[in-house]
Amino acid sequence: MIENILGSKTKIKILQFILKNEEFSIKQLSNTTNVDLSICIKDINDFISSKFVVKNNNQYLVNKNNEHYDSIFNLFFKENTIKFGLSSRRKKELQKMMPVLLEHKSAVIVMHHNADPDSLGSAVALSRGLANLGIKTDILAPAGISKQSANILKTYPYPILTKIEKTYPIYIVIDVCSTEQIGNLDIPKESKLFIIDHHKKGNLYDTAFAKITDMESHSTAKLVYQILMELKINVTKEISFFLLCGLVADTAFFKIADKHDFEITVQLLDTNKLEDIFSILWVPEDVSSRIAKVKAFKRLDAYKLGDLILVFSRTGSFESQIALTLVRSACNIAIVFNTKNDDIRISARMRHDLKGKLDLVQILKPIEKLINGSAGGHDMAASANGKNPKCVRDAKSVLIKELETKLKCKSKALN
Ligand SMILES: [Mn+2]
Repeated sequence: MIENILGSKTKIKILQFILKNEEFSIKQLSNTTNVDLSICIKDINDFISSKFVVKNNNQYLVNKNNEHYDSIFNLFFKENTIKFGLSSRRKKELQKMMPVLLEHKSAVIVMHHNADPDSLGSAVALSRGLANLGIKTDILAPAGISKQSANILKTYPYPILTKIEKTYPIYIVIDVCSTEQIGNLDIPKESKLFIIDHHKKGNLYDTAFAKITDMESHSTAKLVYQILMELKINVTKEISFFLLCGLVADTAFFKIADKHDFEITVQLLDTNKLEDIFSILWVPEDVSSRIAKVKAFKRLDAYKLGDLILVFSRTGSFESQIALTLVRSACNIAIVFNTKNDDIRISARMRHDLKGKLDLVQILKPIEKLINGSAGGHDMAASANGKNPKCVRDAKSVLIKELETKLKCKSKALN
């Protein structure tokens, strides 16, 4: 396919070499590509006449202003440029954000409920980065930060607001995309909303003025790193530290990391030690969450779905940790309800072997009306928040039906 566009295999080899090297001589080109010197000379002359290559004394270099440069470069390196740097769609969104930020020079960065290291790390890294451009940002945790996040702030303290008294011209919602997850914070109509997130689309998605989102990304920290790179902002030791915290935590200590996560980690480790990040993120589990787990185990309601085990439980707190513990022990799917006076929070988790077969966000969607709220998150770790805590029984039966349809089998209660 690429040969049809560019011509012979030799020409492709020559192009690959040219694109990888800043400056080169024809001799170097011939030696490295094993292409005859006379062919190299002929091709280089062709590229010079098309202005693709420019001559610089006896050295040559690719003319990056040439209109063909991008398209040829993308043919070879498309995958890398999109995954490592920001894709062109996201670059356009950033170009939409920056003039507004530079005009107002003030914004608030909003993190999600119980802000985790990815939310906090991304927020602080972005805030520090934007300060370089004279943009002042406050960070708001409308529904608190997690224990791990509190530990991170012991190393590099940063003021985190729990309430805001004024309105801001710009709201940057980070690592989250739905109103319920940010404590139903009121975003004034006249303010502009930016979203930087790697979760499934939430209810804020369509109201945003600009958004840099990537559901394929394992962390929001990766997106923030790409943004800072794009803005040519110096990634200091402190910024690297915060980004590493987010990336390490959200890849589950690299268990689900891909090659780009490792590439970024390598860059960030120039100034930080991985062992420091690991020890900061490792927070011993305290007795209150262990008690919540034991209580939730006592309230288990279990079903067999073919070869799978589905469990429901109820708790007053720690619903996502409980669901995670359940799928790590014996269950394939765990759905845990946390009901308060006029609040309901549901956390759903599944085992890795169901990846691609089931999407928990889609499973939770049908109960949105019932709970009077919305569902979001990832295919393997989803959550829903709403305002009707009295619907647990009904929600359970809808969820069982939904899972029966998707998995094409009948459920059987395990008594
Ligand atoms: Mn995240």
